[in-house]
Amino acid sequence: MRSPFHSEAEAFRFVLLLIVAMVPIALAAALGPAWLVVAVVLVVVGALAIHLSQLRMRRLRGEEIQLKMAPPHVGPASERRVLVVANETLAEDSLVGEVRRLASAPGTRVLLLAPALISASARLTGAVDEPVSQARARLSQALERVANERVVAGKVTDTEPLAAVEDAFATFTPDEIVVATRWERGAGGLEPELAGQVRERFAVPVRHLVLDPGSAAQEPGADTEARYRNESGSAAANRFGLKALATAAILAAVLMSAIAVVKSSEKTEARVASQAAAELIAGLPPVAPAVNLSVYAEYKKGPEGEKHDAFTVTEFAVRAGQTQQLTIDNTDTVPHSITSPEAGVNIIVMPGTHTYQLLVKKAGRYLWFCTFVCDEWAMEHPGYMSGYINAS
Ligand SMILES: [Cu+2]
Repeated sequence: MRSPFHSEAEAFRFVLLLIVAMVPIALAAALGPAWLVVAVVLVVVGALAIHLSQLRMRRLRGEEIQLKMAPPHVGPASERRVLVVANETLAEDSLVGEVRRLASAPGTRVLLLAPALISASARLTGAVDEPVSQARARLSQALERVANERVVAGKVTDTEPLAAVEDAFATFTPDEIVVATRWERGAGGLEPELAGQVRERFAVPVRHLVLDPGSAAQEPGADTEARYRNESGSAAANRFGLKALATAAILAAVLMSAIAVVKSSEKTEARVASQAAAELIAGLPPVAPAVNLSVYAEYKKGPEGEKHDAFTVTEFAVRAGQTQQLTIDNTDTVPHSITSPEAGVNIIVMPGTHTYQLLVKKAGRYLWFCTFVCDEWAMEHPGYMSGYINAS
């Protein structure tokens, strides 16, 4: 797998960018119509694609290749400064012997740098005290055994090994670096690949010393160094692959939820629309969401020319099984009613303005009348104190 990123940090930044980019998509999905979601997705994907291709171009043009650090020699011209990077190998006789040998050369100064062996998870949780004190103990023992305080100094650090070497360049400016590791990358311990990384980064001679317990120090050949580089490269690729997978999973989940939100809102709209369409096809009469009416005494002239008590609305269109709200202002001093035994309706309309629920279970045309003795003629004539409930 060849990633367009030239470092893990860059890949991680891209993952963060992806997550941030999901925010407008999620917002659009939650609040906006479907076309807005599509537009936002297109813009975000386009921006990410441009960003990725720029990274790739930079890599192709070789712009990302860092210049090696080559600090000028510090101190007297005759002085030689050697940085020895070691930790779990500090107790080896062969390492102590090597440091003694280096220190015995005239005009040489040695700095023993012991980066604490902090796992990625420990670095995350901040559990660095134990590895640091372990490194300190190993270093002070080694310094005691070397017994050359004038020439050999020691330093413990909790920064990552490569960064620690870079820091040492600022303070110690070595002319030469020795990286001491085991043969194989272990669970704890400096990685053998570190020597190759230091060699790549800094323009000073770098020696890789491999110190296995009880055996003499050895320098791995080019083949072995290449193998270390491959192994660490594939480890980095695996880490990147895992991150990419996790990111893809997050993206997929967010996208699916966005799509679900859009789909469900579309479904609701479609359901409302299809219901209206079905009613139209079935030829059902329209139903008002609420009906306002009044009751007046001596309101409406009968055929004989006399005024009779009446409801201002006497025909009610309702949907079977759905409650219809009636707000009735009874201006009379006595109650009236909307009563239909067939429809199962009996609404007592009290004086004053009140809201009532009219519910008919089965479709049909039902006669209703007022059961309170008022205007006897009006009680028997639809359009006055009587009328129809049309349930569809
Ligand atoms: Cu009445």
